[in-house]
Amino acid sequence: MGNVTLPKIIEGLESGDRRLLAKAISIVENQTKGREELLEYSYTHMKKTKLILGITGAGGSGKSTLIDKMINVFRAEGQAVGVIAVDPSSPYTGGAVLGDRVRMASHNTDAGVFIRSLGSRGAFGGISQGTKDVLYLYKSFGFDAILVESLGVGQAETEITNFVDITAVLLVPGYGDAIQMAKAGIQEIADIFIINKSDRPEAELLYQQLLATFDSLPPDKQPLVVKTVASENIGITELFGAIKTAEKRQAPNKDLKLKARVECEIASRVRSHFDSKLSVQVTRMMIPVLKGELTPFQAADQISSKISIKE
Ligand SMILES: Nc1nc2c(ncn2[C@@H]2O[C@H](COP(=O)(O)OP(=O)(O)O)[C@@H](O)[C@H]2O)c(=O)[nH]1
Ligand SMILES: [Mg+2]
Repeated sequence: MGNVTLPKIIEGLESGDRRLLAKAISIVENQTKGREELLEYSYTHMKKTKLILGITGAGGSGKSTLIDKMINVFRAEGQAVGVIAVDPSSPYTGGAVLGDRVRMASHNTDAGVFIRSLGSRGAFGGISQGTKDVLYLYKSFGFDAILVESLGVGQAETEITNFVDITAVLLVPGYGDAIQMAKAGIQEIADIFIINKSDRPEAELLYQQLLATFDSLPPDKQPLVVKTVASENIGITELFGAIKTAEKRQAPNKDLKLKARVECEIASRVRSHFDSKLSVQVTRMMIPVLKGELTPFQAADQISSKISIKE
């Protein structure tokens, strides 16, 4: 396995060889030799995906459980499903990955389901470069549906909306901050709010509070709200209904979204290229500044003059 050549891996992506997809993911995620070629290949060979859904929410809110139930629906329709689970703690502790695997274990032997956990290395809770890269691999592999499970909600999460068709945010009743989270910007990223663990008594209250929060928005701008009990397979049909509605709403924005994605894609790659070089320069320049030989402004100017961008 260690010595599979790049052309073989690309052939594998083309023919739908899951073992070679796993290999490609490792290369891309670990940024080892062949990454650029694999990205070039996958970007230029994207196949049509019916749905790319981002599911985000706090740890333990039930994302994996919900995805497990959603997979059942896709599989009943004969659709091939790829899942990317982004968990910052995963490759290091192992615990979280194990959790996801167990939650989605019923699909382990199904050749139509491919699940991979990634660490969100480098990105603070948001969708990391690695996740975006793996998403391209999935797109070239030809899944009918791709689900991206990501942890955390907050500003850093806004980026995910550019890379998925529909974003669903999981809220759990009884967590005091649910409404706060809904108000604080998440409103802009969520196409759908899922109130999971609706078997809890506070669920109805949260539901009403959410509706009231969005009451002042025009009806077609109000996020969709769905109640689910993922562990009991309740509300899944309603969730798929909300996804359909969200898709219809999204249709006119396709071009805008593509532009945002391309912009984000180019800028973030350039930024990460310069960031690593920049931190070395900054560290070096701190010494004369701390000694009082230079002001921070002079130091910044000196670094900037080294990074020349020809117009
Ligand atoms: N009571 C209740 N428990 C749930 C529900 N959905 C998931 N759980 C449980 O919540 C825990 C965390 O679920 P998990 O899917 O791993 O959450 P994740 O970290 O968001 O992926 C597990 O013990 C699930 O069985 C639900 O709707 N109601
Ligand atoms: Mg999970």
